[in-house]
Amino acid sequence: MSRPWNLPEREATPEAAALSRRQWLKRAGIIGGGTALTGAGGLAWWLKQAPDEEVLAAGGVANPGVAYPAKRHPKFDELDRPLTEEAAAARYCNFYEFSSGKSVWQVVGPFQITPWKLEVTGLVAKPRTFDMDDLLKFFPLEERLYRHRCVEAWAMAVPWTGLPLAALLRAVEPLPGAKYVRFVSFNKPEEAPRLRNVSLPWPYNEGLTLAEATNELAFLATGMYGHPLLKQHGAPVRLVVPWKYGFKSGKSLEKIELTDKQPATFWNTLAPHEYDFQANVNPDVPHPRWSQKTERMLGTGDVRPTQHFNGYGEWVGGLYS
Ligand SMILES: Nc1nc2c(c(=O)[nH]1)N[C@H]1C(S)=C(S)[C@@H](COP(=O)(O)O)O[C@H]1N2
Ligand SMILES: [Mo]
Repeated sequence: MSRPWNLPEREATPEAAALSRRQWLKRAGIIGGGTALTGAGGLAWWLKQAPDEEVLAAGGVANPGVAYPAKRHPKFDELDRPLTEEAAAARYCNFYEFSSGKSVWQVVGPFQITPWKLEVTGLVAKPRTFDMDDLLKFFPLEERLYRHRCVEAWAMAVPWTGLPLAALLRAVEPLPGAKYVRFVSFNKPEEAPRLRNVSLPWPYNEGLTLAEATNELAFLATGMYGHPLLKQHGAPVRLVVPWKYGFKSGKSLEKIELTDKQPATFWNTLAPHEYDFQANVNPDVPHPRWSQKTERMLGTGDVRPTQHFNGYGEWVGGLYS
């Protein structure tokens, strides 16, 4: 079974990209000529080669309409670090339905994000399927600056646009028996061929406790950097739970389901000893194969100490005491 996170980033680059990198280096006389070019710095440098405009255009920004840019929420209007450059985030993504490498932007062309429906169902009094347009009409959008931390130890600082998940859950009226919330991503193999790989537990799915899902920080993002989400970031709607490792934040969601039992999840099913259900960011709990003490910012390569709960203990610490 293939396990992308077992690989160093260098090897996780899609074969085609790795090959063209080699050819480029050869032409430039960098390999074969004796000059070594190794390590993550070398890869970051190579990934920069595609022009920013090409990387952003590949994500197909939808018409922003009247909803964007949204007003920034005053509680989430600053961070301890500069925002990540948009193109740096857009060229380095995890979206396993499309690729096990980071250059997801190169292969999302066939992905159709309109029309799109989001079903909210399960243990609720008023189940409801929202058309994306309705969702934007129903709930006022806001912008929030959040840190994002992948379990692979890269990080970014992002202006998300969207709505508090609690507002959506309130609208469907959870029943007393509801204890967990399950998030299910899209499942269209014609558009994302890796969904045909039957050895993986598709569709991508994740879960939170209801208390986590209704925490003020839990956010349903429809946009990023002041416009609708690019395809590679999980258009048209994705979860953002910034105190947890990035894999908890499912992309391109089709269903949100309230349940009475803890749901099985994608990575926890594949590798339970490496990816637990809770997955809170914690510098003191190493991944079985690497340390979580520090993180590396996309774009700049800055290395920073990892913060417990990714720095959001003030909001969520009480959930776990
Ligand atoms: N459906 C789906 N959602 C997903 C993933 C995925 O492969 N498929 N990857 C996760 C991981 S590991 C991370 S770190 C974030 C990455 O979001 P970004 O690529 O927009 O930065 O998305 C998460 N959501
Ligand atoms: Mo991740």
